[in-house]
Amino acid sequence: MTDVQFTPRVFSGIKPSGGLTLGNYLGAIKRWVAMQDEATENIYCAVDMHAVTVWQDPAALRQGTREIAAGLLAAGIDPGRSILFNQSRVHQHAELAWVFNCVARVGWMTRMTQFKDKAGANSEKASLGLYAYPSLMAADILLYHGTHVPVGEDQKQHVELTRDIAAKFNHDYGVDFFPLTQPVIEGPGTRVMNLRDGSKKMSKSGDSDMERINMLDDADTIAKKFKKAKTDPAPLPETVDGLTDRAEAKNLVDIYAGLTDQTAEAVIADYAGAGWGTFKPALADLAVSKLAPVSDEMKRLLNDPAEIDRTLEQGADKARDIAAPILDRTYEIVGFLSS
Ligand code: AQP
Repeated sequence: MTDVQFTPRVFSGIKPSGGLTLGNYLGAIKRWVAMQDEATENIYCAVDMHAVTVWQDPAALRQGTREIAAGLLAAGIDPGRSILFNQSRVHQHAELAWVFNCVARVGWMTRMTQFKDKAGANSEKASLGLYAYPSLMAADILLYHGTHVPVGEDQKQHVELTRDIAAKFNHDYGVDFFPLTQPVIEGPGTRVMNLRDGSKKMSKSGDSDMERINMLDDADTIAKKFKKAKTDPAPLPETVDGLTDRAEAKNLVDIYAGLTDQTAEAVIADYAGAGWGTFKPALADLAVSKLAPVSDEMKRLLNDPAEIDRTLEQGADKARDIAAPILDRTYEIVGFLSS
């Protein structure tokens, strides 16, 4: 462990590789908004350089980046209290990532389960960027000496890798320069699953739109997606233990819990014995009531893209002010000569 005390600083990001989903909202955004009330500096980022690890249409990438910014602002991220920007506007991310590419070991990257999931059987054809992406993620966090990273369950392994990179850098150069970052994975909804297959997580870029709830879906679409969500024939059980081995049923209960900030136990206490004909419409109504105010505000903000771009640029200026001295010091530690 490093013995240096670092100021608590939160960093997290979302990839503009498609529209925001309910998974992003429950697993990340809701927590980010709440963290603004805690005694931390908060830095939130649309990680567009991660998005291009798989092919992105340039116009869709620009739109997706603005949509993330609009989603975060609409959900309650306040640019007066948090720094909000897009990653590619702060060139220090890529530069620190190169240093970390030289610190991280190939074996560490090979163990990353998300690479295996995303590259699938065709890993030889995956981009080098997709393989190295956890090293860029470590740079995103450590460029700000981020101490806490609120993420969904799926990103835990990458935050652990960030700690490994920080520890190896500190050890190799005999410094206490980078903090050992903590993942913050709390509350219900940290792993929202695909509505058609409860063994896979809900993703922005899954094959079918019916697998996910998009933040910009209208009320009818949300109701239709929950109605068609895969379940089993049994009613909801009397206790949460009865959800074991019922991945799809458990997912819908967890989503309900995430949307109401309750535990799954509390949801089951209210719906024990209920059939899907009762539970699914209740869940759809709940989702619409929680998401509609956010999506309405998102649509309003997206009508003025120039204003979103200005907000992101102001955030990038503030981000650079923190990042530049940390990268400069890293270069000095590594031994890069400067004039
Ligand atoms: N299904 C999910 N449940 C809970 N949390 C989730 N997050 C994403 N999906 C879920 C959390 O949202 C934050 C941003 O993640 P991301 O969108 O940048 O990256 P990802 O996890 O790779 O997202 P996708 O949707 O799977 O992207 P695609 O399909 O484009 O590859 C993170 O904190 C993540 O944990």
